[in-house]
Amino acid sequence: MEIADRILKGDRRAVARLISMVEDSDPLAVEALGILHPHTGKAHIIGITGPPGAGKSTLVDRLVKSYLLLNKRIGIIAVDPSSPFTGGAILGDRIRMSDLNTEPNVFIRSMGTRGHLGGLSRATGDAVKILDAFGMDKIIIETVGAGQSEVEIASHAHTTILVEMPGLGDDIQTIKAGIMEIGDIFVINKADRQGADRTEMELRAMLELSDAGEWTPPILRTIASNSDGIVALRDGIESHLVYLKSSGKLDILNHQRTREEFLSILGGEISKIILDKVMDGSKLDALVARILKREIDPYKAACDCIREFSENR
Ligand SMILES: Nc1nc2c(ncn2[C@@H]2O[C@H](COP(=O)(O)OP(=O)(O)O)[C@@H](O)[C@H]2O)c(=O)[nH]1
Ligand SMILES: [Mg+2]
Repeated sequence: MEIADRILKGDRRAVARLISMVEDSDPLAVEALGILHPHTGKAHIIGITGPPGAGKSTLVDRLVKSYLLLNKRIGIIAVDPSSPFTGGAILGDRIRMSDLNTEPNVFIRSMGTRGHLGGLSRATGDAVKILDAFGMDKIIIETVGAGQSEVEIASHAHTTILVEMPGLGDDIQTIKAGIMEIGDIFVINKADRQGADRTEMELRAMLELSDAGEWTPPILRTIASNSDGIVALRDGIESHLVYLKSSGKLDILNHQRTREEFLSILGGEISKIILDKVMDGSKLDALVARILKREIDPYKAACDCIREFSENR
């Protein structure tokens, strides 16, 4: 049976296999994703990001257990853009080793940079689609850190949760610089530690600086290791989803993302067609060398390729 059909019939191994295929940019995955496409678009996609050690994986573990009580099916993708060798294994360990691993309603996957960084975000997006078609109600993407790649990965989510912990100081600065604006919900985890008040004050001050939309991001406190505050977090996530739906924001988000995805696929396909026609590998390398030597600029080089293609059609 086709791998896509196996996924639609509930075969977990087929899910794992197809995610590996998208990670490896296997061309056979494209066809399977095409078969799955009509079955996607139902899941609520939740991103969780923040500095290492803030308790993201512990939060995910507790949150998922709380969803299981509501009979939800949950997909978890732990993404570590900084780990080319472990494939995100370290990041996912805490969740993978927990008792969630044997839950029939949970699917856990770790991903790292197997190829180049740009590929990770696309592979993550494809993994989300696969889990969506597999029938997951919620798909949680855990990423570490606050860099550009995390922001890109977070862009797959409908609801993004930024996790902080007391006493990080400089890390709040990092959040301010980079990703404050992507947060729909802020969590101060390890609220059992000293300094939660101060962290909350700092977050509040920064939130006031960013322009307030219709949604005011709540700042919640949790002690993930004791499951404290998990239900409030789950409620906060649901409120955000309700807001997205009632405001029409969900449709807008989905439209924008689908548009970007389509344009990026179109760009890739067009360049493949053009390169096939006018350029082999050595010609490409020679052209790159000329760009490097400043004999030609990359925009002009691209226009020349397109011209050569249309003249030789
Ligand atoms: N004191 C305290 N420790 C916590 C809390 N939540 C998680 N931890 C611990 O913090 C460490 C890092 O947690 P982890 O979930 O792996 O963080 P991640 O790197 O953000 O995924 C682990 O030892 C957890 O047991 C909490 O609320 N309070
Ligand atoms: Mg983690």
